[in-house]
Amino acid sequence: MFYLKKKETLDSLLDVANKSEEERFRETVKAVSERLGEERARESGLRIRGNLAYIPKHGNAIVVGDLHGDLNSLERILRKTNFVERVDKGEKLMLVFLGDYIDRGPKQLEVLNMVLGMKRNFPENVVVLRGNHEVTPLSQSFSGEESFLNKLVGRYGYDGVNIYRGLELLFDRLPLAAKTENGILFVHGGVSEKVKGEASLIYALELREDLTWSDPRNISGVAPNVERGVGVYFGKDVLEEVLKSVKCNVLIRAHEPVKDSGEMFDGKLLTVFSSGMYKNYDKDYRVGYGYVSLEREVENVKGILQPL
Ligand SMILES: [Mn+2]
Repeated sequence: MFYLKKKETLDSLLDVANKSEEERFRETVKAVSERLGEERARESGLRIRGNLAYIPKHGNAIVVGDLHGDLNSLERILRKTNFVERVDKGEKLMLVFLGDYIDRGPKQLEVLNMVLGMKRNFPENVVVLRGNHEVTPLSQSFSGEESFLNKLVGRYGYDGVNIYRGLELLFDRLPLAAKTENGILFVHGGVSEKVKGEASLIYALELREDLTWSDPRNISGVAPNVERGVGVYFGKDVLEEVLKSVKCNVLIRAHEPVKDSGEMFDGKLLTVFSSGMYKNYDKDYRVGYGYVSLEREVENVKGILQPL
């Protein structure tokens, strides 16, 4: 494992991400992959079992929703929260990314590089979840001009095979869910009736689509997710059952742009969306990040979403 020896500043990390040089990118992907392997073998601290990451009691967490190539939003969140300096000074602080780093936006390689750079530099303080866009094999991912694959090929050529394979290995190692000791469950999309206890989150590979593609709706039970064609719509009753079964109180997820507070189901669910590029389509979308305690029991999501 080659951690970086030199202390990086936010500006130097952004500079590395903006350049996205092939060799450095490949090293970062490899280093983070190795680190994720280590987290699977640990008994304490930040650790992963199967598809589930365990986040220790560690001060507060900054929660970042979909970025989709919006490096500007990520930079603003990091500047506003002063994450790098606070961690360097020894403050207990976590940074939880909820997935969807790539596709659609203008700086996809740069965002992925920045997210992975943060994990590489602050391995104990950063959690990187898998979104529905972090697809393997890469050849089956989102297609078209604004796809990540197109950006990868455009930048590194078809011969950038080491990066492609490295990224596939990395995406497959990203956890689908994370839980805290104070009652929070994090996923990219949502839950379904198939989540029955912690073991199902850890072992069930067939949950991947449900966890990364689903959306909450004011229904009872589950229904086919007709807008997306994958995953489900889930109601408050399903969420409550799932939360009880995994010993959590609230769900924090991303995946959908929000216009209001992002709160649903009487404060049991919060949607965090951090990509500003959707404002091009609708200026009412609310771009933000979450800020939440990892120490005090969290019973309600009220007050967690911070505007950006
Ligand atoms: Mn998504």
